[in-house]
Amino acid sequence: MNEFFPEVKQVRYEGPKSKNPLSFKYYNAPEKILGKTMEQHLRFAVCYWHTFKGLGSDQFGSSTISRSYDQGGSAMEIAENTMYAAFEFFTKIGVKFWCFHDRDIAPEGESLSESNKNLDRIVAIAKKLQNNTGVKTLWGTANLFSNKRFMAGAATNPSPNVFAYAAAQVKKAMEVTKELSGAGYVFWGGREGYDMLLNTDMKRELDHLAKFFHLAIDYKKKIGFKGPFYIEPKPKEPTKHQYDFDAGNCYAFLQKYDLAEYFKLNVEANHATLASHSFHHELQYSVDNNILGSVDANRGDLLLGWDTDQFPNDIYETTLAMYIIINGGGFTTGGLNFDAHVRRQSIDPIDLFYAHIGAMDVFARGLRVAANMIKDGKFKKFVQQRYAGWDKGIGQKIEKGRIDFVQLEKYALENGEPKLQSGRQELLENILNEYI
Ligand code: XUL
Ligand code: CO
Repeated sequence: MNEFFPEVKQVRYEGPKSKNPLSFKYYNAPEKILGKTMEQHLRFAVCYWHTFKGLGSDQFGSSTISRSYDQGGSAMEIAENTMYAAFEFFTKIGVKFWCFHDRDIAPEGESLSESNKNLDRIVAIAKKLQNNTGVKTLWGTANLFSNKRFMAGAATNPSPNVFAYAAAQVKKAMEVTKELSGAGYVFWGGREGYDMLLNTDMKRELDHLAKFFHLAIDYKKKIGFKGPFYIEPKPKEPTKHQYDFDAGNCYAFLQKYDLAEYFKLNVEANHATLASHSFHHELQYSVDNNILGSVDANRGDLLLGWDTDQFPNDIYETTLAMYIIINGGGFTTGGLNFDAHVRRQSIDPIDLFYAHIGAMDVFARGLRVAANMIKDGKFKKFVQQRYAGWDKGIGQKIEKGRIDFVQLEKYALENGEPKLQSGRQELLENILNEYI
């Protein structure tokens, strides 16, 4: 069989002293931390669209990258080769999960039924490769944004015919995700949003989106797909205003339309910062509301300000992310999917390895540091002390609903000016630095 990445045999853990750029310095899959292996905590996934189909094109220029599996042959032959290349990559890098869109793995045909047939052929290969390698599907999804039919959205399109087409595509994508024993299914909004309100009935579009999700839930039950649905918040790009703006916006939508029990979120770092939130804000909000499902682990560039989808490389970010994820109970069906692509000038196959090694190592370091923070409990203790007033006296009465405004006024009049306490931000930043 063809080898698509002959320059790499197997990436292994060699420890922090190793100078081998094709080794892990911090990610030691079987090592136990806080009772689970690093592999179980981190549940890394490779994304198909960027890693194998992203060839460096941007708004200003076409592809810069050519891959051996992408040369010659029919679209289906390329799709088959790409699937073999992908599993070779997963195995060599030692990642146990992958994520895909329907149209990443198989080309769109002349008709919907031809597209479905293409998908079935490639999914059969993927299933065989999953069985051979033990690599699993973290989640599948449908691409409802690239084809021009979706230019005005899919489930929120002004035309019910496009809604129907999108439904057919999601139906099939759910079936193939189930066929591949996918742990979850993602809905990223794609072009569900608007560019101007003068041509948009926002309320009606959101009602339709909810209708779409309810139909998807009915179908999930019908075929017995057990994994959760995830919505992936994003505030803008490609539309000026995406409907799934951020975690808070999504949660309000899910509650309004009685969808909350079926959905969790797939929180993406770069989408958080586009919404002017930190990645860890979105994670904490999701944990607090029991809607953290999975994570698209990447980063943006604050100076560029668009969805640059870069590989994570910031130890502070990964430390805070892992601190929140582990304190929130850790992943069950979800994981860390590298929704990231190498830069346009990183044209060699080996750059894909460097990118994933760096990203896995920086999350592994984040996990190690977060585990130490959790073991010591310094931050937790600080927060407990800061809120200790709520565990007794007046605070307890308020929390338990045993006091009204009249009694609170009496208390304030009697007790005078509240005593102030420092938030100690600088000290806490120093302590965080010590851990890192
Ligand atoms: C787009 C994005 C998508 C989703 C899957 O910004 O993040 O790749 O993750 O559709
Ligand atoms: Co994403």
